[in-house]
Amino acid sequence: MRIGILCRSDCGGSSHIAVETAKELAGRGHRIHLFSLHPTFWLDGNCGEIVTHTVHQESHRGSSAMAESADWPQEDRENIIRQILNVIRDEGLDILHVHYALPFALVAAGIKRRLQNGRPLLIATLHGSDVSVHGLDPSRNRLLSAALKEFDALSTVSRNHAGLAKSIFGLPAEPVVIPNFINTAVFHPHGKIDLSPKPTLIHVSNFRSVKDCPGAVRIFSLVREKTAAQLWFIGDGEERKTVEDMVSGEHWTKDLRFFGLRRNIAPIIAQADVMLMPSRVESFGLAALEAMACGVPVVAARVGGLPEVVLHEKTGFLFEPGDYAGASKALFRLLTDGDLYRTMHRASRAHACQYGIEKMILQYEMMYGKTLGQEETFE
Ligand code: GMT
Repeated sequence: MRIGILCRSDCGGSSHIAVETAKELAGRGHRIHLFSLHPTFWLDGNCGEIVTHTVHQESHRGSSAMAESADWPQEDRENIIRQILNVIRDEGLDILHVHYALPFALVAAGIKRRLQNGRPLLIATLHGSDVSVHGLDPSRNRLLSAALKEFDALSTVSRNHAGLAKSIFGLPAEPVVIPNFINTAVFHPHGKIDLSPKPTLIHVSNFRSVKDCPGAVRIFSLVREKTAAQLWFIGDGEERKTVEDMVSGEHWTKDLRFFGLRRNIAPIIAQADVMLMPSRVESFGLAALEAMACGVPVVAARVGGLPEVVLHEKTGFLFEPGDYAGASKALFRLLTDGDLYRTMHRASRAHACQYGIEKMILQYEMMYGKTLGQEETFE
């Protein structure tokens, strides 16, 4: 198949999933065109067989991929519409698959209005705050609801998010659920099955307010009242300064480490003991899956799709959002019971292995085939 994939260029989960999908599909012989505003963070110059298209506007020169906003200016939207239409004209595309609705659903709807022969068919994967945050804004909701009607198929990443998307956008049916996935050869345990003498909690995020990074610090400070532990942060974003200000002067500041924004995070996660995820909303929680694949149990807020990923009392613990005392109690239990820890370590890896990349890419291929009316089985 000839497939166009349109995604954000930042370090977020939606672009990670889009880029890994592009790589895997290209490896399986499909012709892939990847469209983004900037070079994508996750491609790292290693494009393989993927044809990349980036739209650089004068106004954006020098700005980082992180600065990309949810709403592109109209000129960027028109520019990427033109660029994709050129590729459709020159090479033909069977499918145009957009990851993250805002503003890509609007881009795709704009393309559809100008198509001559009804191809490519349009598919959107709804990822997270495109539904749970932007979908609640009345004017964005109106635009997105109308644009999503133009699509031939919709998917999303958890059962919870499928229900949310249906109700927020008034969809006729729930999107197909294709969960986030993991390369279990990259994310794997590094031989450590027991708790470290001074256990490490790890938090991985883009430091947006929905991730509640200050909450992670509060939970850590409660844990430190009872037991020795350290806290590592991977990532960067708007709340990093708040977190740094919060911890300065604390007697445990030396036990905090900020790794910053990184691509190759698997070896760092595999050294940690427990992942901490106090998010306020989370459609899936890709970082939780990455941790579990490394055999690292997760203590997470019971929100959105997280209960579908983190199995309470099996691969970690869930706590009510904002219940930092409850989270610290669960952590204390896990950090002081070696047998429980080893059991959860094994269960985490086993559960994460059910989300292998090959399985989920097959589901995307089947969705493409079904949408194109081929109904064929891909091996
Ligand atoms: O919606 C966002 O916050 C951004 C989005 C992204 O682009 O990174 O993240 C979402 O997509 C990920 C991949 O599907 C999910 O694993 C994350 O749970 C989800 N984030 C939220 O729902 C907050």
